[in-house]
Amino acid sequence: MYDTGIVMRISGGLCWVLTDARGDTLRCAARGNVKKREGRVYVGDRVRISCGTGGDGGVLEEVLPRQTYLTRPQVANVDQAIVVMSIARPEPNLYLLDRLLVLVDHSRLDAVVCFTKADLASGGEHSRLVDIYSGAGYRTILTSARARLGIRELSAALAGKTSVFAGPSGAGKSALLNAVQPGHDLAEGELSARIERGRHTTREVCLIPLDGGGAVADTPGFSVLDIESIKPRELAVTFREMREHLAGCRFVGCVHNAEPECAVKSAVEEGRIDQGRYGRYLMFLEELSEAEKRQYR
Ligand SMILES: Nc1nc2c(ncn2[C@@H]2O[C@H](COP(=O)(O)OP(=O)(O)OP(=O)(O)O)[C@@H](O)[C@H]2O)c(=O)[nH]1
Ligand SMILES: [Mg+2]
Ligand SMILES: [Zn+2]
Repeated sequence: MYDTGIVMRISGGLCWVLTDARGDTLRCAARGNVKKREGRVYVGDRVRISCGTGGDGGVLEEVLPRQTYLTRPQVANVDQAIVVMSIARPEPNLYLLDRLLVLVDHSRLDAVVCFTKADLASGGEHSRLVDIYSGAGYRTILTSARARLGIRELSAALAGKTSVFAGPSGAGKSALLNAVQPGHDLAEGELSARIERGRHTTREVCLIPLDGGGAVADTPGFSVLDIESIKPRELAVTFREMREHLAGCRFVGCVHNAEPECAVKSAVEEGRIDQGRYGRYLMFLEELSEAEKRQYR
């Protein structure tokens, strides 16, 4: 018989598919033409499978068209990304945070910024970070899995949607997900003592159904993120706070760098756009411009 379903986990070349009609989770091997090249099937993919009436195995016949996807972390058909960054241990990396926000927006997903480990820093540091991102127009949530702070607010943001947690190793993604949806006992890792970095405890993407409806993907942490598929001209719209100013620039095609009468630069000078965010915009712009030049060389 045939059924459809959603890929919850991929491991060792097999996919765990939560089936629609049967209602159980079936372990499936992908048929030759679907597999095996890495990346052909993502967690979150809707798939068509075939299976016998008995036994517990099936065959993944076809990956159905994707609505959305991210390649880092690899996940399909999510509505929003929860970009997770610790306030301390490890120190927040706003360069990586902004890169993630750029990529999430470019992939047409909603973004929520989630700061973790609020119990480890002062109120001053909390509000400095929260102000930057809520001021830029992102829904920003301050949490602590340990002190159970912000968990209800995060649960409300997740309810009824399919979300992916993304961020560096050690940020506390799994700990946060354990706090939001107990019962899955996702492994939480120690930090390496010397450099306070995560140890890549989570190795695979997995999708977890939420009691209140919706699902969340826990993912392995990462620190390198390729944004070079984006054209320099497309960068500014992915900075949410810049959008409202773009029509005010003197020159069509202004990239808000050296051009005169630039509305974005004026907004930075007036303090309406955060200096640090603009600085990172310029860093990404240079990187994308270099990448574009290399392409035409
Ligand atoms: N003080 C404090 N520590 C926390 C909090 N949340 C997580 N941690 C600790 O931070 C470490 C890393 O947490 P994880 O949940 O494994 O981090 P992760 O983002 O899933 O990391 P990877 O799976 O490696 O990508 C663990 O030692 C947790 O106990 C928190 O709210 N407060
Ligand atoms: Mg983890
Ligand atoms: Zn401009």
